[in-house]
Amino acid sequence: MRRFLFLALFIMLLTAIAILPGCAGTGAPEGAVEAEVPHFTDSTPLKNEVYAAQPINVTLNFDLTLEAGSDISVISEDGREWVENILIEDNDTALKGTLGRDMPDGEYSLSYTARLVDGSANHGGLSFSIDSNLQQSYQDLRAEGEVVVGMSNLKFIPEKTMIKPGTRVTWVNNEDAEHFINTETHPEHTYYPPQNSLGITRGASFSVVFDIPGQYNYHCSAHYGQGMVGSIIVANP
Ligand SMILES: [Cu+2]
Repeated sequence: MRRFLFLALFIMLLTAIAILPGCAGTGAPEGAVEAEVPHFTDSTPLKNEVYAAQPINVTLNFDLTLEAGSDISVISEDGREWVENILIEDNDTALKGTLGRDMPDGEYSLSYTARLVDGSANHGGLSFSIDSNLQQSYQDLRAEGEVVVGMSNLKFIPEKTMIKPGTRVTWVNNEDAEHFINTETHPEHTYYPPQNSLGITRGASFSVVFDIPGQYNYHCSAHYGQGMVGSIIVANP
């Protein structure tokens, strides 16, 4: 009987060790959006995020194929609609709405209907804000015709850069760790796909010309967990 008790206690202890780590949260990166509707994974803009300049589009990622008839709306505080075009990209899993120019500071209400290949129509929404005062934390390089962003110590230098439309930005890797340039969000990389690079080894570089005014958040997908993130604002001088 005592041997049985010891065995039972031992099994309970093992079970507790196996279960406990699972209770310590999901480990999702800060700012990640919890799934709100079936098959929704994440978005740009992020839920409740405050942007220093307007996004060029809203991009909603799903883990199932989208169908025609999906829709997005973005309304400003004065009731204006800002979505101009609906696109479906990234192997038909990203629902994108291009945004009009010159969105004013303030809060925006985003709502959407995602029609999925399983026949479901899923409604969701989120809020985001634009506060141009945040542009003070960006290095203003709008006088430059070309801009170089270095990569060293798992950082982009400068991390936040403001450029004028038509500027070529070149990222140069100055260390042994291989880096990537990836548009948000992680891991879908769907916001501005031209800003997705292959692996960049020491001494190698990657360039993008930015034409459309707005904010372009990006990261290195290999070191996202270590906070290797950057942001570019394209704005007229
Ligand atoms: Cu990296």
